[in-house]
Amino acid sequence: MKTAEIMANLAAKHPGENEYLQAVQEVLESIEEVYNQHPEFEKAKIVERMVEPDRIFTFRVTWVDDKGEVQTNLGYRIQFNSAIGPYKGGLRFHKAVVPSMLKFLGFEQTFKNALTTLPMGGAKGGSDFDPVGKSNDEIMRFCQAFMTELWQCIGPDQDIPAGDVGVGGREIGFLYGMYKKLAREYNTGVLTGKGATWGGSILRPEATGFGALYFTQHLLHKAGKDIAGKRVALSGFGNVAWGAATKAKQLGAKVVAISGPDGVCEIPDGITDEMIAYMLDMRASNRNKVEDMATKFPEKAKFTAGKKAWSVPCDIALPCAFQNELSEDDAKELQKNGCWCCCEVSNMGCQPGAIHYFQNNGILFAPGKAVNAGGVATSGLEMTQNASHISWSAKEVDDKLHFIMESIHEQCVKYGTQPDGHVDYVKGANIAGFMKVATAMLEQGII
Ligand code: 2IT
Repeated sequence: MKTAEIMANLAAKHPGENEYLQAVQEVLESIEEVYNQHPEFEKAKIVERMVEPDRIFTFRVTWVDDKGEVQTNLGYRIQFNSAIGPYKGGLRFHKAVVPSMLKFLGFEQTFKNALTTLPMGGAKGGSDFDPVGKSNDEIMRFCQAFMTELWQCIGPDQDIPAGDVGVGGREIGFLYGMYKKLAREYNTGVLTGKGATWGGSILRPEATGFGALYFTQHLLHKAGKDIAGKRVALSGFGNVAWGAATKAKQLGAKVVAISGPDGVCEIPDGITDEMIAYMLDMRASNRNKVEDMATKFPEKAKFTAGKKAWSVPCDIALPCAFQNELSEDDAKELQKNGCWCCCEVSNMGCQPGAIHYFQNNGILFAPGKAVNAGGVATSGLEMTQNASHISWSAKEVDDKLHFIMESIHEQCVKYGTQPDGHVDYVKGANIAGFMKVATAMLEQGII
């Protein structure tokens, strides 16, 4: 495979789209050796086709804010790859959303979805709409305006969006309400992450965080360790961090840090159930300030402005916020402070320098597309429940999520075990996901 040539080509076609190029580069580096053992992939130009999205929809979203002022945002849906199933992936509402970000997320989603064992292709979408400081009514009006364009691109058998950063159960509710009105179609399977009373799967809100902790447990057991009693530092305080904190505590770990764009809250005695519940209020407030935790629980949490979660001594680091949130310097600081394991829960949360540092310094590391796949996997389970007009119990969903995370871990071990016996989880996840998508593309001909 001519990695340099493919990358140069991609950079010329997508100038300045650094996050997208970073995500592709990481996968190509991992799969090069395997790819070269399959001349049929080269002949069908699998990689050249796989790195480009199938199609991109871009649209204007105009809405009126609480002051009566007209606001215009950009909306996108990127349908990346449908080799193994209908397009599937979240919607991100964040002020920094640009096509590069959604292309990287759609590309990652394709491989992640392949790892889940379920038949789902890859997609991503969203808007540069900034939810920070917005009222509930403004969120609703924006979601409705967004859906007046998006509805034509999606469908329960074509493309099934869900949440991501800035999009949770509330937003999915507003989006579904408008979809129904426009499409006159009452199939709840068009979106996942819905409310529990109208087609949502039990445990979907928790699933990304729960799945991440199940994966972390498997990784630790393989290394002869256990999570009980360990100190966990996690970044963010949104839906994913909330699920991760809940399960980490249930498994006997001590969550000693959460963070936000404003700084870090250190929690020396470990997070309590009350504090975990308060994370939900913090998200719903749209203030985007982790300091609120220390204001509410001054005896338990100490806020430091401008610092990251990675400055707090811990055993296990769980990035749960945003891409590239953990740099090589952060990786060094973590190790200096006693950290020996990092499971990436956010999509591409670690910069390449941080990943290389972890891997070269004996720190256990697993990438987001394996660790966080429990979220989209449970979306897949929600689709199955919707299609068969039933809802499963919490136990049934949790058992399936457990099975899926175990299977993802096994795939990483199968494809990532190195000659010296250690597991390269980055290689393992990328090769396992690639082989599945590439084989499907090959079997479906040149399209
Ligand atoms: O990054 C992700 O996997 C998600 N935001 C969840 C996507 C989904 O379709 O549930």
